[in-house]
Amino acid sequence: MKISPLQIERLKYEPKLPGMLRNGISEISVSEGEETRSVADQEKIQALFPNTYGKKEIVFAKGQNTSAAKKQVVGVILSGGQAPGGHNVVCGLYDALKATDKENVLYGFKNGPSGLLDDDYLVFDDEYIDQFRNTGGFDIIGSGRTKLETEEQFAVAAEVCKKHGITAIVIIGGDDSNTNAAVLAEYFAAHETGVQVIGCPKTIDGDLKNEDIECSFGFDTATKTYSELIGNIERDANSAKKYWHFVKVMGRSASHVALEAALETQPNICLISEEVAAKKMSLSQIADYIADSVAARAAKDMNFGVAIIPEGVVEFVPEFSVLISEINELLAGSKADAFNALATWDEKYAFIEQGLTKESMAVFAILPQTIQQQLFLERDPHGNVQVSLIESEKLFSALVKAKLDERKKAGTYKGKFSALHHFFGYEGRCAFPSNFDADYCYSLGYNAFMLIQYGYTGYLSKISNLSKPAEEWVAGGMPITKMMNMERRHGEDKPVIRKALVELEGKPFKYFEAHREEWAVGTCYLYPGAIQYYGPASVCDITTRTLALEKGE
Ligand code: FBP
Repeated sequence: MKISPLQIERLKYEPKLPGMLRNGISEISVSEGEETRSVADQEKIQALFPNTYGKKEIVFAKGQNTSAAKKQVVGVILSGGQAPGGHNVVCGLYDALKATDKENVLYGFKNGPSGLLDDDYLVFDDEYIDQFRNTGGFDIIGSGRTKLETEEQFAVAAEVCKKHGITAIVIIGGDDSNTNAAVLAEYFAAHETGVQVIGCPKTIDGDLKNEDIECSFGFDTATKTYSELIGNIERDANSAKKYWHFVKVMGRSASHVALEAALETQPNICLISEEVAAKKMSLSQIADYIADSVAARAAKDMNFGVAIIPEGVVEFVPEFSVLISEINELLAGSKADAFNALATWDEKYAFIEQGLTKESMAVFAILPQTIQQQLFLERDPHGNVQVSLIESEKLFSALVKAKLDERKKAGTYKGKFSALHHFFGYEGRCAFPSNFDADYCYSLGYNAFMLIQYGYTGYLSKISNLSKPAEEWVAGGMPITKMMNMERRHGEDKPVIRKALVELEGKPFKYFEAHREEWAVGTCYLYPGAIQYYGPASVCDITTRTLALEKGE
């Protein structure tokens, strides 16, 4: 198979481990810290996790390896959306496992958690794994979004593990997948299966982080990829001086990706969903906010600009959320058939008008027709509107245009406004991992094996001190139950890892807030350029601005 010159070079790259893991397997010792408690709802979480709750934080160090000799047969699963570096987690895990004992075995369950339930797997060997070192994607074994959450599934998983003599499962996933890893660990412990479960923090969305997990892997590469593209668009905008670019960036719910891209590129506008919710902003207020920047720039003869829109923003607009729940209600059960049987959009519109409250109808009425229709076309398996599919970049540019037309009529605006639209998501999820993600992921996998070897279960592989050079990174593990609280999900109270939204009091947002007025009116664009893999560390090994600001750097 022909591969690209960059891939040839990347296959040879040697990822950097934390200093404490560098002296070889025989010199990795463990030290236990304090017992842990969940971030909230301690009694309830403890009651739900009697076998895995309250365990100690652990840190590895250079020293005599005292782990018990035992043949390890480990299964690994990639879960959810792709994130750059996933292959290196598997490579790090494999290398630590084989360095410990050549007889150890690594199974890869295919296409996500369903691979474990269907007993669909491959067994890794050097030849196979070596093709994937330092590459993007999850194609090494595939990924999927099946959730491992029911007792029946756990029982099947236990059977499959027993059949292959599996001693541990590593789940590489986001907050939901790691929540399920904790539940699986508890089940395996309660049923004395002897199978350990370790999680690894993955998601480009960056919303799996807390006081222990400094960032999820993939965020670094994905945001650098989007920032490169946004920087290029900014330069084009500043060259042609005739378009406003509306760029939607991924991040199903939290706006970490949008915020990081804004810090990297200094666009004219960046919406932050968490702020929209906190200020209870309406669609009209948001449109006015963007239109003010367009008008101010037009007054200086700059009829161009760049606005970043986070993927999940509409769900954070209070009036829009109400509209969505009314539409879900309006089409619940057989009512959807009655609606779909209507032949024309006019008839459908009349049906909608009758079913929505006056307030929601007022919101619905200002939406462009394509968006109105999207709200009725795309349903998830539960019959709900799939808000993530709404083209919010087009929605906001249309609303801004309407505002500018009004201002034109009133004689308060004389500029031109021509909008172009982009959606950056899939473009970044499988990029070659940056050096940071290549190193971080390899370390997470290597470290996950050390947790297994030392007998831990229900832990998340933890690498910290990440804003420093890899030599100074700290490797260890944290009980997943420590990150949990109870939340209402599908009408039930469930133990879950708390999702990290953008903190409006946090340093990254504060920096953005302090500069955005200047960026809105001026042309302060930054052009980060492509990710660099070879060259000075000051260019190749830099972390995200978010991480640097959070660490006070
Ligand atoms: P994870 O949370 O599973 O890492 O996925 C994140 C994400 O990339 C979101 O940014 C995006 O909204 C979603 O996945 C898209 O999902 P899909 O790949 O199923 O289209």
